[in-house]
Amino acid sequence: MNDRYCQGCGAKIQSTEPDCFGFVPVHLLDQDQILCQRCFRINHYGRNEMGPVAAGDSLESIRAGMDWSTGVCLVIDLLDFESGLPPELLGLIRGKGLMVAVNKVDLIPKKTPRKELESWVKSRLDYYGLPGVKVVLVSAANGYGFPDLADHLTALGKQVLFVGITNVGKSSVLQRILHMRIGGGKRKRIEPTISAYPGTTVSVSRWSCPGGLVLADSPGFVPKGRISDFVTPELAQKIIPHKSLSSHLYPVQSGDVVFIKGLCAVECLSSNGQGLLLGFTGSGVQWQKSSSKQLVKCLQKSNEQAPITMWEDRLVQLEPREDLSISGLGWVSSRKSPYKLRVHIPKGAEYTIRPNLLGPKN
Ligand SMILES: Nc1nc2c(ncn2[C@@H]2O[C@H](COP(=O)(O)OP(=O)(O)OP(=O)(O)O)[C@@H](O)[C@H]2O)c(=O)[nH]1
Ligand SMILES: [Mg+2]
Repeated sequence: MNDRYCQGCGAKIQSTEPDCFGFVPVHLLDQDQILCQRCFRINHYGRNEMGPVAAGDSLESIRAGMDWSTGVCLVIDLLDFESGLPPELLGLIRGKGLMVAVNKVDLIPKKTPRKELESWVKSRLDYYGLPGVKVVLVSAANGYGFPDLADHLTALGKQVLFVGITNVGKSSVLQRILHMRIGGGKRKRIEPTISAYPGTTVSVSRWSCPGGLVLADSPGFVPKGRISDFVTPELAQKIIPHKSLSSHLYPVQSGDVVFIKGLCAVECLSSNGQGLLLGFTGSGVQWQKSSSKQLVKCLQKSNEQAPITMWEDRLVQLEPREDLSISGLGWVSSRKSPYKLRVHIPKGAEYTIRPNLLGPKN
């Protein structure tokens, strides 16, 4: 018998191991379109008991998808932009017809002009070695940018693969495109599975659209150094912005510390005395301000969902209108004063200094 694959997550269907990907009880095997038990439970109960797909398996599937595809749509989460561009992933897509869909734009305050965001994204992509690539800002949550995205996908040939790191919304973007391309009536009941937890899509799954276009979902590339991957899934859900971004403004001078308990601390070593630090994260995260004397307490303040035992600190020079972006957590932006900072982060967490995403530009 031919192998069959779950339409929601792409896992190979099997009926022997209920605790493994692709399980479908024997009595449900005789359906045309098939959904594994894990996808069924994610869709109906929001439960993902099996955890994420392993990084190595995901990489193997992405490679196979690349070989199959005529072009690639790289999906990036605007709120965690730098994490979305790991060099290994960029190496895999180099040489392919490429466009970039920058997702979750709904989380950016409305007063920020979309054109300004687009030029920020283009200059960052330029910096990461992707100059001149077609960029579309989208929101799979509210449909923003999808007509433009659908138009530009056609330039990528007949077999287009959606790729990106875990949890950026690849399956959500594909699901919305399928609604547009296939339409309500003819649309198959089963759709790419979406969940708030990273590592949901297991393997490549393909969808045929009218006109001979085939669109494919792929598992997320597992990035290194993302703080939301270091903590319990419950805390990760609070860290990752879902409905809104929250901002916290602090006048910060030498000797002050702003911190998120158990996750990071930003210590001011020097400033010109009138500076402001603005922290941006998901709304489930609380920032606090204290003094350097309290630093050890701030870091060790118990956060049972963030079992961080090893810390590292780095010296950072942050100019006005620059962001210190911490992978999988958020960013701190400097206003009015250059800052010399010492940032305390979990060992292995990555960070970037960049021109500010939000607010007045230089
Ligand atoms: N606010 C907001 N949330 C989004 C958007 N797109 C996706 N999400 C949420 O992001 C989370 C991940 O979405 P998925 O589509 O499963 O992401 P993925 O990239 O396919 O994830 P993996 O399969 O794990 O690699 C879900 O909670 C989605 O609801 C968006 O445009 N805006
Ligand atoms: Mg997915």
